[in-house]
Amino acid sequence: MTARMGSSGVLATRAEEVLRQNDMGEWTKAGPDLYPHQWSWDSAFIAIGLAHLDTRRAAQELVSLFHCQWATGKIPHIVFNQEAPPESYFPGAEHWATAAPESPDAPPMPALTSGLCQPPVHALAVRRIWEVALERGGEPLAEARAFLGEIYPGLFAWHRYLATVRDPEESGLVTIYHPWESGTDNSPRWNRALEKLEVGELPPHPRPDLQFADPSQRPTQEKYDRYIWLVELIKRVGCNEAAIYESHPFLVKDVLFSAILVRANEALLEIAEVVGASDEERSATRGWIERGLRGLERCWDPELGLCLDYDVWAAEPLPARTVGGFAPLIAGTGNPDHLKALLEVLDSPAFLGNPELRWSLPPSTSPQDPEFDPRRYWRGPVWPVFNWLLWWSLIQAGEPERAERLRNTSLEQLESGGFGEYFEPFTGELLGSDDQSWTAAVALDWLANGARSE
Ligand code: 2M8
Repeated sequence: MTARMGSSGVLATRAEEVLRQNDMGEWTKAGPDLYPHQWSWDSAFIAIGLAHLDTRRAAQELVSLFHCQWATGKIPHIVFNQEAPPESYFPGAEHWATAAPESPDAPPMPALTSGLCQPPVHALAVRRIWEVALERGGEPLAEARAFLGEIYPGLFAWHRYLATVRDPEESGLVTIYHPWESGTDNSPRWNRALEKLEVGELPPHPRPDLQFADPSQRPTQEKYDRYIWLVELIKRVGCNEAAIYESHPFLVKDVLFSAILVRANEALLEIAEVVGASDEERSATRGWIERGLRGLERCWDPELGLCLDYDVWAAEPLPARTVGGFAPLIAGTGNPDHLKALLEVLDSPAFLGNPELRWSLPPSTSPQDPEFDPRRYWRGPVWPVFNWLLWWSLIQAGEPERAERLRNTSLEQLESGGFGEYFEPFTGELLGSDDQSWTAAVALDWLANGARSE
């Protein structure tokens, strides 16, 4: 235990340095070079880590993101850093600018955002800030209480947007318009829906990402053409959600996104309690939780023992063996058969039980999936940030030993590999961006939680 405590101290210091280095004052860059802007779900994970360093700064991370909330309630997937050189990221602010400011829903200038969104981890982060502040007491607690009051209306509007605008069918499942909205962008989960796209004439689309990461670790040009085409179509309708739902060729029910929303709604209920929110809002939130769990239940694939995304236009599931399939575990399924099957699949050679793995951590896409690629982003590498979600869900599922193994192995990976964006599952090589903020942040949360249970 002494060795672990010693190495934990070093890891915590290094994680803190990474967050400090990427700190832009009131928000944090997702990565030092590859990602010079503020990303929505990255900021939520970053706030979870920052909570252990400074609850006020953690709250600020979310407040600055929520300042850019759209009138619809949408939290944009990127808030652009206006000091970053335009050629450093594509598609940047100027690319979206032709659509967003024309949309009556966009936040007032000078906030420059993308027109997409990402999984709603934010309420989980707000709850973490509250939990840490409760332990600290005094001024941090008073400040956190005020912060919860300030952020709650925006959080509720964000969840209402997802439960209504993004789910007009009231299925309990969130519709995404672009793989970038899933956060698991390049996952084979989206292959079949993307293959059907007929890509029209595209604007020039440089690939600055390839200056910072090896092309073998990033999406192919063929995928990027499709990504940019979808952005183009969203811009053509001025980001109007009704128009998108009418004609957009990529409308997919994302099970991982929907599962995170279930958990985020549970956190929202706890926040509602602290701030004394109305009964109507609490009952709406409870309804979204139940609907979400029912929706996920319908996406179960008994053959794979996983949950599958659903293509709205094709009216069919999207088969793939990826970590997204663990959505019911993340959501907290009440179905014991599904939970048992998911844990078996998790332990099997399809994921943690693969004997070739450098560390027993889940590859983002199973080596048994035909689309598995151990180096390419979201198609095989191990993602610490996903492992945090899994770890937390295992605790909620009453699986503390499994959770603890995952936490310890994840910390070992980061101790020897650094704060990589993702890792090659068989060799352990760090891939993508170095010093990725959310990786450092989840390490801090893992370390803080371990210390508490020791
Ligand atoms: C990755 O996505 C961005 C586009 O949003 C990119 O590849 O340029 C994804 O891993 C996404 O989940 C993450 O939020 C973002 C920043 O870390 O990078």
